[in-house]
Amino acid sequence: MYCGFLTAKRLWIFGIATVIVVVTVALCATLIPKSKANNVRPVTPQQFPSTFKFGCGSSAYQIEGAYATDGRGQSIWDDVTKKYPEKVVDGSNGNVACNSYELYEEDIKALVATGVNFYRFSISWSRVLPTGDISSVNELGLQYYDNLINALIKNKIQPMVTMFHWDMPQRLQELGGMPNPIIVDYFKQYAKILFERYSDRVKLWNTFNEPVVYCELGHSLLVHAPLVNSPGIGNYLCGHHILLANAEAYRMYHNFYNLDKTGKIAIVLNSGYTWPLDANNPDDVEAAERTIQFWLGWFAHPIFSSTGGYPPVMTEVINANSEMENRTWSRLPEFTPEEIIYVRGTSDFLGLNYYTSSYATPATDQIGWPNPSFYRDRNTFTSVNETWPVAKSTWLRSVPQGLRDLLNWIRKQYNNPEVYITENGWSDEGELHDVGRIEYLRGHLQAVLDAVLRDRCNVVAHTTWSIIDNFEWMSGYTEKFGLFHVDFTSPNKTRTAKDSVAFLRSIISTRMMPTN
Ligand code: GBH
Repeated sequence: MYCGFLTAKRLWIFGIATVIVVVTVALCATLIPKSKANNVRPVTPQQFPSTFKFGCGSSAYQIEGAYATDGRGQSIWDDVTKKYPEKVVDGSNGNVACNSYELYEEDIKALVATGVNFYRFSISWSRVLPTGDISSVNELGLQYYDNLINALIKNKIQPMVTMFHWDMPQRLQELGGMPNPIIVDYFKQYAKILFERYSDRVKLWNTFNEPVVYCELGHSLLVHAPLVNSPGIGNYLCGHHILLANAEAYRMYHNFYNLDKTGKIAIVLNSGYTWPLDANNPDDVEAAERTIQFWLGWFAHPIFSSTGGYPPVMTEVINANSEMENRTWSRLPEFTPEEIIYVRGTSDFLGLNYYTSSYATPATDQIGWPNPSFYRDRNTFTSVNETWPVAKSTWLRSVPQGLRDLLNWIRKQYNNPEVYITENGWSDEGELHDVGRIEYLRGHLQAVLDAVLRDRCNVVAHTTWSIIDNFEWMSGYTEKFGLFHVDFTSPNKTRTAKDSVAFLRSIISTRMMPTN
């Protein structure tokens, strides 16, 4: 009975099948190198799925200018660049920038020339609500985004709207900004205004851009607005209220504005991948994991994990450190059980900004870090491989493998959520023959393709940062991320395509990586 399966007939079929497999494999093995040599289509073309979307990004303060036009209120970036121009390397600001407020049609021409499916831009909170609250709705500001959205749709480019890309209204900052819990209600009101006005046409929403950067660099490290000096405390309060505000906006959107279920709303987190400095050293392995949990996990775990709440390693470390510091309560705010449930699942996809990666090892001393601080809590040193190509921005090295590894980490950690890569890009001096940018995009788009086709990561979109050169925060106009060069000296801020435009355009239209 047991051997009944292997009848003579079945053995014969097995034999034939084996021959077919062997012949096919042999044929492929000879064909693949040939097709490469002749530069023709490979046997199995590595194509982006037909549903995969390509886009480009920007943000309001970095491109719009018109800082006091048509009733716009001031934001923390107006305030900081005015009061502390020495904080910006070239002493510049976003008062005029690319003047996209007046020249948005030029931006749309650039997007059309690149052939993108969507455009990720942000709304300036203080342009639509000059004092931050709904007592001051600025109709002209709302009309600007109406015009932009309508023009995009007319050109078959889907708008993806970021509600908060770091430009807190100054008047709300005077109340304490993000560390004050009342910001949750103010954000909710702002979100309501946007949904009411635009949700008929905008079907892709981002609530917050890079909360770790906003909270940590802006409330601890004194390198970003609002320059709040509260390391280890204000940063965590800031993060807590962003998570609650994101949940409020998410639930309001789905309860009242996405009734036909065609829209999506998500948070945007930035992270690199971190490898252990010595993969055979368990302490380094732990340090690498801790580094990712403190950065990406800080916001991703409460939303995307099956248990919700902050990553256990963060809670343990920060609670223990707070106790050692004789505090009555932990510096990391605690969610109530209801809040854990309320926050969990409040992002329809993970918006991921990926730029670069690093190695980690446990910190050997904590000198140089404020006490307390995020970095003391995390307690790891990170480093880079000096052979990784470096951009004009010294923090930015090209590490495509890090993107693929990070996407796989996300797949395993959070049960393969849908991922939109919402930023990915390269800075240089602004040259038109931007080979560095082309090589960066080539490597990273290939990494995305590998993650999608080989690893089955659920990545559905890639966004190149940025469509045009712009105000690069504390680096002013000295680091250029644009696919289009902007002549900041000309009155009409002339946009000129760099070589990378044709490169990206060809990938978008063929859905394939170029073979040369
Ligand atoms: C993104 O942040 C932003 O979303 C976008 O607005 C920006 O234009 C783009 O990156 C390019 O920078 O000078 O050593 O203190 C990416 C995360 C956070 C990376 C701030 C650079 C400054 C490092 N960025 N960080 S440093």
